Amino acid sequence: MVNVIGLGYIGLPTALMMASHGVEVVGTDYDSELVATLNEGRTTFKEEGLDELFAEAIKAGITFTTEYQVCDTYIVSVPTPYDKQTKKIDSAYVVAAMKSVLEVAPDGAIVVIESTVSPNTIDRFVRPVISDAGRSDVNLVHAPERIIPGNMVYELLHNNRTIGADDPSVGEMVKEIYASFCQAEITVTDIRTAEMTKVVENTYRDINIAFANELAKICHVGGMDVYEVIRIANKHPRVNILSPGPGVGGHCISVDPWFLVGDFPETANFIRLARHTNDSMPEWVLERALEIMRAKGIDDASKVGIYGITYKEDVDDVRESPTLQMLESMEHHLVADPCRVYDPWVDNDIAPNQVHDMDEFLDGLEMVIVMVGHSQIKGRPELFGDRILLDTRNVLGNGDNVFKL
Ligand code: SAJ
Repeated sequence: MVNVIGLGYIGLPTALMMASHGVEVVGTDYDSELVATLNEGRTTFKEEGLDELFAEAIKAGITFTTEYQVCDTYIVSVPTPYDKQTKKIDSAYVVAAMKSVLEVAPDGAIVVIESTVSPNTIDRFVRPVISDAGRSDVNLVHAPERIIPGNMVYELLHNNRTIGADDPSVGEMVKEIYASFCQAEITVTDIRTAEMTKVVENTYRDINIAFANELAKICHVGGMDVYEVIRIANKHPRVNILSPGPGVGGHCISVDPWFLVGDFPETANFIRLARHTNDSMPEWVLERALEIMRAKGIDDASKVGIYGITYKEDVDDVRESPTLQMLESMEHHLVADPCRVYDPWVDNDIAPNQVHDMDEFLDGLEMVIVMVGHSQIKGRPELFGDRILLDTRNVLGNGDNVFKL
């Protein structure tokens, strides 16, 4: 039996996927409300295909509880935030989960850490928990997740995976569990290599997005169309520039590179610069919006609305979202009337002046800053009438009233 600890964005789909492929799974989370919701037959976030997978897993017998189980394999998928001051990983959740696992885990149990951790975190913070508990019989494994919100179910089935283990034969046993559903290549390596690989993957993407964002700034200043430049440059067989945007959000790409900066402050210069470049984008959007407002004679921020709060299109996740960063920045600049905000994917109130209906949102607005390219609006500028649009995601085509980054 596998006990999945932490039923969030990664733990839940992973647990459901295993259960629906014949593995006996119990999901554990310390949040009793979350467990109650799952036990009432409802999922806890929106994700393509998740509800169907949930139904299959329930049929296959998955159960949810707040209790840690006595079993042979644990998969820990709890959050690993970073300390905003030191830029280092905050391993408190992983450490706490590990302590709880050790209270019930029998001799020889395998504990797989799926949470993203920076290189050496397992050596520095997790192993001491095991030795402090007087245990030497626990098999540690690191199997970092790689799935992308918005396409999680597909990617769980089709992405290659990495498994880092102290003992290769244990790595092979864990590989077999993941191979119950994963149809792609599963590489077994050591724990530190697995830790580093995961952080490197997200850092690679962050740096490439930063390059696109810097190009957007250069092209704006130089009076060029960045999207046309990228479109043509990408016709080169060895060039693949990503898309500029209003910033990098989510709990992964905007966080993981900081682990390297925090641990290697003298050497991780390029990585730090990329982070700062991406973090500067919400402020850049604000500057662009002010520029356009001045040019169009709009002097009242209450006539400007912000479309999109989530960190990217067609997900309900708002963690580290560029919109929230931009609203914070507006508050910092003492913008008196907060702009009206709307996101069809966000039901609860998380921003001041947030509305929950497109018509109510657009009523009386002269300009809209589009921060997220949800399918609802992609390719449909007409939904905004003749309002001035700042299209930070390049999803509304070109038009007289459509401005880009
Ligand atoms: N973004 C851009 N321009 C782009 C691509 C993305 O501005 O060309 C922005 C997005 O809008 C978003 C942010 O970057 O705000 C990150 O989005 P994303 O779709 O690139 O990635 P995440 O954070 O949803 O998921 C990433 C993935 N990692 C990589 O692609 C290397 C995923 O595979 C990981 O599992 C996930 O991080 C994670 O949990 O670590």
